[in-house]
Parts: sequence; C-alpha cells; structure tokens
Amino acid sequence: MALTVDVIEQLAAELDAAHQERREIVKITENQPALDEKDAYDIQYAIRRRRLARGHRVAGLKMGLTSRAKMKQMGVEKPIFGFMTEDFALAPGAEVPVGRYIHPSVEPEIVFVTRPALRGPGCHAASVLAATDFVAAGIELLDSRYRDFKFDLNSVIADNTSAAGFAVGDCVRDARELDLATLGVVFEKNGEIVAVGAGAAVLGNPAASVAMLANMLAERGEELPAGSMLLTGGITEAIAVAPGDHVCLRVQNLGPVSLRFVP
Ligand code: 0L1
Ligand code: MG
Repeated sequence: MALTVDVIEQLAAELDAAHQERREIVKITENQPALDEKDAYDIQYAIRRRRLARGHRVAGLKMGLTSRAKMKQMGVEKPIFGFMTEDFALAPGAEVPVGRYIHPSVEPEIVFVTRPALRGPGCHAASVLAATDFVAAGIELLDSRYRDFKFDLNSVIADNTSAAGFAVGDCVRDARELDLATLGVVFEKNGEIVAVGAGAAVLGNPAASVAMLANMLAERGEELPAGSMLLTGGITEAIAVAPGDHVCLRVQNLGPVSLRFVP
C-alpha cells in the first residue's frame, strides 16, 4: 500500500463526483504514480461505500479484461473486478439517453446468477457450474471517467472498471445444459455485424471467470455472496455508441438482447 487512507478517500471522492457529474478527469496515476493495485481496489471500495451511503444497493459484480481481445484493446494483461449498483440496470430493449454518459461503449457478456456463496482459494469452473442458478446473455455499458478513455490497469481498477450500465436478457438457461465455451456470439450495430466470438474467449469458459473472481475476493478475505449476479467479461472488443445507434447481441441458445441509444 503506497497511499494514505486520507488520499484514498480523496481520490474516491474525485472519481465518484466525476461519475455523478459526467465529466472527465485525468487518470489518477498522473498525480499519484506510486499508486499500487491494493490502493486501486481500496479506492474502488471507498467509491462503493459512498454509493451505498447515498442509498444505492449492490446489484452484482463484474469481471473485466477476461478476454485476449479486451486485454489487447486496453493494453493490459490481467483480469480485474468491479461492482454494479441497481441504478446501472437497463431494461433489455430500452432507450438509453447517451447524455447520461461521458463516452459510452458496449460489449457482449455472459451473465451468471449463483445460488450458494462461493469461497476461494481453489474455486474452479466445475464448482461454479454446480453453484449456478442460471445464465443469460447481457450487454455491459462501459464509461470511463478518464479523459479520452485512456488509463492504466490501476487507474481503471480505481474507476470501478469503467462500470456504468448493464442489460440482462430475459432468456435464462441452466448453465449445465449448455456448452458455454462454444456458445456463439454475434454483436450487431445498426443491423450490421460488428463483432463475433464464442464463450471460450472469456478465460476458456465464462465459468472460469466466476471462479477467478471468487479466488480474487478470497485474497481480500471475502467470498462471493449467495445469489450474486456476475458479468464475466466482454467476449469481444467494446463498441462505441452514439445517439441513433441500435445494438443487438445474439447469443446462441440465450436469445437476443438489444439497446437503442437516444440523444
Ligand atoms: O468490463 C471490462 O472489461 C472493463 C475493463 C476495462 C475498462 C474498459 O474497458 O473501459
Ligand atoms: Mg465487461
């Protein structure tokens, strides 16, 4: 840990305000080059406490940078996790005002909802599948609070992994009935295919992403709570959206999920 508790709280307040006011700030490592990964998660957790103190509730957790495409796009090499509050939820098919965000982009996800708590270390994909209530297709809406969407790994961890919104499709399936690795994914924008992929893009199997999250939480002495909703990470690169855009995600056996972006 390189930063003091006071500095962590101050940086959390700055990022939290930038999110609420929809304005960009310089990535925090510009002014705090010594910031390490533990500091970054401490800032993210301080932001979470601030949101909960304002009356929000945690809707779920997310893994980020779990696919090679995402790691390459962002120039980083390690998965990260963040949280989502209930006000991030977008109804499938909803009209989403772009003005609510700074520079929104969207990415296709496999969503898990678990039953019992999962505790690492040593959690693996098979125990995740045994503990899963259902899986669904989802779209994550990302919105970095950093100028020009430019950041390094610790800055983006502190900024709650760019979490801003999510839509979960209403076709739910038993994870054990599907081969999640070979699940085909087609992502369309304005009727044109902009990205294709398969579940295996996420750490070989999206269930492995949930297991990794349980193991990462264990490093902080935490478990994945019972009944968690989890975004396992973008299967393809993220796609920027602007007013007038319509995006539609088609995941094999899990039905379509769409969003329309309006001014
Ligand atoms: O969900 C994610 O993969 C986000 C991780 C990196 C942040 C971003 O892409 O904005
Ligand atoms: Mg994501």
